[in-house]
Amino acid sequence: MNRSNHSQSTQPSTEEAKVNISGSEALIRSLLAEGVDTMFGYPGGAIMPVFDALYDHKNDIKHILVRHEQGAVHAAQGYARVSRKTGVALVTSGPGATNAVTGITDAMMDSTPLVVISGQVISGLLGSDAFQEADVIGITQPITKWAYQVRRAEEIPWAVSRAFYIAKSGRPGPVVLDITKDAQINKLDYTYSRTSFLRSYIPFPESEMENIKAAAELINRAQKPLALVGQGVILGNAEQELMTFLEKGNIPFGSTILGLSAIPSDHPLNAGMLGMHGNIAPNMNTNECDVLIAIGMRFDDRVTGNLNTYARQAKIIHFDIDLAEMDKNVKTTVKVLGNAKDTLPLVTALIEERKHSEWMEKFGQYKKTEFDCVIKAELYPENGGELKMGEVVNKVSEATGHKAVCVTDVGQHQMMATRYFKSTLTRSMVTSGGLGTMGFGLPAGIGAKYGAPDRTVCIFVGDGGLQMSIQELGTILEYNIDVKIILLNNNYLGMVRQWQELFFDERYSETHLKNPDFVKIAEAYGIRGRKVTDRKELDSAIEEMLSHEGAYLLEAVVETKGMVYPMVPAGGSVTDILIGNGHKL
Ligand SMILES: Cc1ncc(C[n+]2csc(CCOP(=O)(O)OP(=O)(O)O)c2C)c(N)n1
Repeated sequence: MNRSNHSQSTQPSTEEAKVNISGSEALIRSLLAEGVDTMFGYPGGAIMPVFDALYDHKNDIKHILVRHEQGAVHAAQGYARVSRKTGVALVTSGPGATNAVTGITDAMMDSTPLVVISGQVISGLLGSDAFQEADVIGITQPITKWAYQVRRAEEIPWAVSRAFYIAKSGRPGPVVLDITKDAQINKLDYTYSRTSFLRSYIPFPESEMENIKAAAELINRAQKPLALVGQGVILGNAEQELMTFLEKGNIPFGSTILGLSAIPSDHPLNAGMLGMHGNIAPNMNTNECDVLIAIGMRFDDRVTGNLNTYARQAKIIHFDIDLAEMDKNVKTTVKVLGNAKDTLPLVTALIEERKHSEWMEKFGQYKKTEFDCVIKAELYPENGGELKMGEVVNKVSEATGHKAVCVTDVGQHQMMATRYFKSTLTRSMVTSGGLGTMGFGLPAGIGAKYGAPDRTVCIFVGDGGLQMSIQELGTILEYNIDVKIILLNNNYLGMVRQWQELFFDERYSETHLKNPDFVKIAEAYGIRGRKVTDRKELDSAIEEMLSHEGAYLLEAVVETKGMVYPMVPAGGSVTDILIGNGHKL
């Protein structure tokens, strides 16, 4: 993935008087100077001096001891995604750091600001295959915005200050600081300066007025405009600017999976989700519109399908903060570089107030088709039978007044949750979009609760994914974390089973799961649990879950062979939509 370069210069913005302290103490003070009050981690030999320093700062920084380093990073991601802050994870060398790699990659793919700090063997042993030595910089360089090994205590404040600046500025992402044990122990004269500038790193590029005007002109000439809203809007805190823009131009929009919740689900211009399991209207109309306006999204293959048939008829405007995304997958007519928060108002000022009634009708028609062919049977099944994932998601969403944070794992339940969990507030959908990491949901939900303690956090997870990070129930037990876990149990690796049914002649190779008693497992961790198989019990179970103070596991036993529709098969066109039983739209 291309990201901009960074240089060495740091301009001081805040100063403290010099004090002579250990590298570990300096690390903690530097984190405090960056406003860190919560972090997630797991100790070990090479990071022990830092944990020892943390012991003296228990009242300043909350450290959450997770049960696996992958969980620490996913929790830091969940925290960052809902709180607008940078997530912090602290792990030991060797296996501690390698366990963190999946989470770091996930954060890179999903542009999540993180600082991951790993311990490293003492600098004199580097390169000797010392106990628990791993080439953490070599491993993480391709999956971070910046990975730096700190070998001298004096470098710690400088490195931390750069790390936070790089993680959060421009297009956010993860940074790794790998700190040798001697750098943690040795003394330095500590002062701290926050970084606000790095030579040759331009995180906030300025848009050219020429392009702003060109974009506005195209929009003013459009009869059938369609906007594609990505996470860039949320990361740039540009939700209000987007709303004003869309409303003035009367522009319908679809959201990428990570763009969900930027604008309330029930907004009249909201046509739903784009992509493989997205809604019919925005997918079909991608190939009908005359001007396609992509805002903070990266034309991921799950959104575009076959690029050769993607929006060929449309003029394309791309708003993005990252030049590397421009023309990467889709050739654009006009590029508007910059933070959507700055660029959207400039374009809004130049566009005319419009009404696109006829065009809007096309969205309504597709919406009705989707309701009749797919949604009705999924949310309101009439002929009894087993519970359906969609109806459980829909009922939980309704019971929370569509105000909860929805966190998902990966699989069919993820697609059902992103399709049917509605939101009225921004930063309400936390899901692994780019990497599709099973095991993400439970720890990310824990982090989300710390990031948004006043909001209800609902974690949707499958029976496969729950068992990829089930040990984090121990973290919930330890800290009494009030998360609502909704296990949609189909006793299958459902999404893979769906592909086997559709594309591998129903040869169900290694996808059936013989599962444990999940409610008993939850109880063993001190978590109230209830299993529901009968539709008649669903409402009362949801009510019990939401009124219970503390963590709750609701296991909904859903149909074993449920399918997620609509579906654009991988590599197909956005208009090649399956709506059930192999039928095309
Ligand atoms: C770490 C990881 N391994 C494998 C996969 C491939 N994969 C995607 S979805 C899925 C099945 C998930 O099953 P489950 O958690 O039970 O959820 P369901 O699809 O049944 O809702 C698998 C194996 C993945 N995404 N992540």
